[in-house]
Amino acid sequence: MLDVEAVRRDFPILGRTVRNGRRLVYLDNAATSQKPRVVIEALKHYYEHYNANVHRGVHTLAEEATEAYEGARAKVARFINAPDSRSVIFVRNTTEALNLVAYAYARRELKPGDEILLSIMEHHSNLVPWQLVARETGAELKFLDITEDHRLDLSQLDRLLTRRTRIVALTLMSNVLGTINPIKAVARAAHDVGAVMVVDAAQAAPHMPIDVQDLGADFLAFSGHKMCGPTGIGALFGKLELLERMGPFLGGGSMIRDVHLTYSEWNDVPWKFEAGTPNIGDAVAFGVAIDYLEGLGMENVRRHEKELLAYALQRIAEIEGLEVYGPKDPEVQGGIISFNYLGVHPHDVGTVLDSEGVAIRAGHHCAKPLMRRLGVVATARASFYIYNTKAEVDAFIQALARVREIFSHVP
Ligand code: 7TS
Repeated sequence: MLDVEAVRRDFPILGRTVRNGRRLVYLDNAATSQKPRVVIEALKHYYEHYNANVHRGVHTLAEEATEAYEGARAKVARFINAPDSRSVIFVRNTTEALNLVAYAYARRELKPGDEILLSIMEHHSNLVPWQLVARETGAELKFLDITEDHRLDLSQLDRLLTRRTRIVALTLMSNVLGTINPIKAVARAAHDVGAVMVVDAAQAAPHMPIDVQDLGADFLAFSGHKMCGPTGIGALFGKLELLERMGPFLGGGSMIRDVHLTYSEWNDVPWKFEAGTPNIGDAVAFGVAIDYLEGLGMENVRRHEKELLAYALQRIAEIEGLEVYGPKDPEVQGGIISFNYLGVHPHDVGTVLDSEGVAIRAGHHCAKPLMRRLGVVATARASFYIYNTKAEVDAFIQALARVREIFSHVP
């Protein structure tokens, strides 16, 4: 079990007040999480004590920085049960990780007539890179739909997955619906037709145990900033044999073994994909964030959020005139609730909640095709993390009642 009060004390920002002197209730964790003191301190410690460039210096600081940077890579690998830390490439975020796969793998492997299978619940960063690949290679995009209860519609899998399918790219957890997708089953089916499985774990990695081997992921992408780490650092896992086969993403320093005037030879994996000076300080702090989460235990994280979600779903059902999206089942849903008040724009809902100290997100959540599928332009979204409490869910529900008062004239 999580000791939530102890966890809260680790996050300095949770002590601050916001509008109207209200204590912050931070329920926008799907956008980015807050940072524990150990992560903030790790950044400061790096810059105060061993800031140096990596992989090149012979001096003490350079050695220490390299050891910390490569140590962080090993932590990321362990966190997702990667068999080898060379399978982990540091990138800026999930978006960059998915673009790396699209650019350095798909763009070179695919040809006209090949197919890429996605779903309609994808974040734009797991859609647009594939649109670019399709345009360049002549490959075709196919989409899995969602069911009435907002799960992935697997009844269409057999029809959509063919010998022409070369890539299946899906989110493990929807950032709008909270739906946790059965990636393991899809990966097995994808491998049966010879396709590679790309997993967007931006929402899943912060909130549940991830095992790339058990999932059957060929590539898996996630961001440090949604899981207690700094912004500007994320990771791409790739199976070694695929990474070895791939050409580079960006060209420049560090990614080469030898350079001549007219041609070059590439460095080993993973450095082949890390051109230029990497984000050393943030990578080290990302490693500390992973230590922090592992200290709590990812099973405990998931259990805590399941409980919060169950409680929030029960309380939100008490409110009239509210449409709630997603499976509404904590067994297959992360700590995310998207909803709409009938007749009230979600931005107005967000503004009223903010005046009560409750931070949520309102908008299309970078999932415009899903918004269209749901028949809305936007939703309001509350998303939970390790430091949220049932009392905060109550504050959220109470703030929703305030929305009702203010907009009571709306039919
Ligand atoms: N994939 C999913 C499922 C996401 O939720 C996000 C970010 C991304 C990819 C992209 O991550 P990034 O770190 O590269 O930006 N989602 C959100 C969100 O729901 N609200 O703000 C960012």
